[in-house]
Amino acid sequence: MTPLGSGEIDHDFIMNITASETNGSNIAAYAIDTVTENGLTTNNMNTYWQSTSAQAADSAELLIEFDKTRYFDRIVVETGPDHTGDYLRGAVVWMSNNWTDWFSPASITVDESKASEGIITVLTGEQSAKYIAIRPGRASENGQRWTVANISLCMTDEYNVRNHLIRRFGESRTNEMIATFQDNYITEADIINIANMNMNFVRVPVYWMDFALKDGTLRTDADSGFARLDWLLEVCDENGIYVLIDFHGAPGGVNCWASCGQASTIPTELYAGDPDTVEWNQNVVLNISDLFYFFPPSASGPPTLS
Ligand SMILES: [Ca+2]
Repeated sequence: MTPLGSGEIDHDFIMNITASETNGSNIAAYAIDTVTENGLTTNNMNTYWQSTSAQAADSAELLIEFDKTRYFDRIVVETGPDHTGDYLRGAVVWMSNNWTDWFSPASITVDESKASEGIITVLTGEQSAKYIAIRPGRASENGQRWTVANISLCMTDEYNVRNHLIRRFGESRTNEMIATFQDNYITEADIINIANMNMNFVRVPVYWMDFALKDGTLRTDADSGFARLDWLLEVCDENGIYVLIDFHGAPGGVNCWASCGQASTIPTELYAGDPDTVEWNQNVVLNISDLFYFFPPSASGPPTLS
């Protein structure tokens, strides 16, 4: 697993963004535009949307439409470097999945600790919505407008963190960084400690992107999950420890929780939804599983757990 963090939902999944008011040519689309150079994508912080009026509670609205219901737990709203004083004051958030029924988070925490940099993080708790509207929650002190160079909906799960890193750094560099984390996450000393505590069983939850590239191609690099399992099985064998490989993080998600790598609702896209997506997800699982380790049953029967 990767370090805890929150990943942006790809701006490409936003089908439309509109604003209730727009100052001249500073249109809403500039709140989600990106720049791609050498295959690496960053948010364009030099373009921005701007309100015509000073901020007040519900004074203006940005409305985002995703391609389908997406899952997020925070909204990051940034002014860009030249308009830091125009940061979002408070926040009102409304959501819908069908354009008819609208709801707000049970509670919102607005993190203003980076307001001096023009960065506001609205912590919404885990939400699922196709349409998201956001407005200021209170008046600005000196008539400042609302300026947004970038707005990102983010989710604290493996899927969004990895894809965010891949857009930002490229896939091979991302996997190098994750490998550095994993090199220090579990070491041989940890396995020896487990054995010294007289325990003889470990459960190893794995994530599919350690075994396949984003396009589903099986990984063959030295940092792949296959290579890491080879290492782990060897070290555990040397220390008399049984290993259960738990395919906890399948594409589409095995359950609805972020802990499976991809937050969603039940049934997940591993089992239901767009047929092409389900087929792709299941094929990746089968291709990886084919290369997992299957040991013949021991002549002495199943292991006795200590
Ligand atoms: Ca922009």
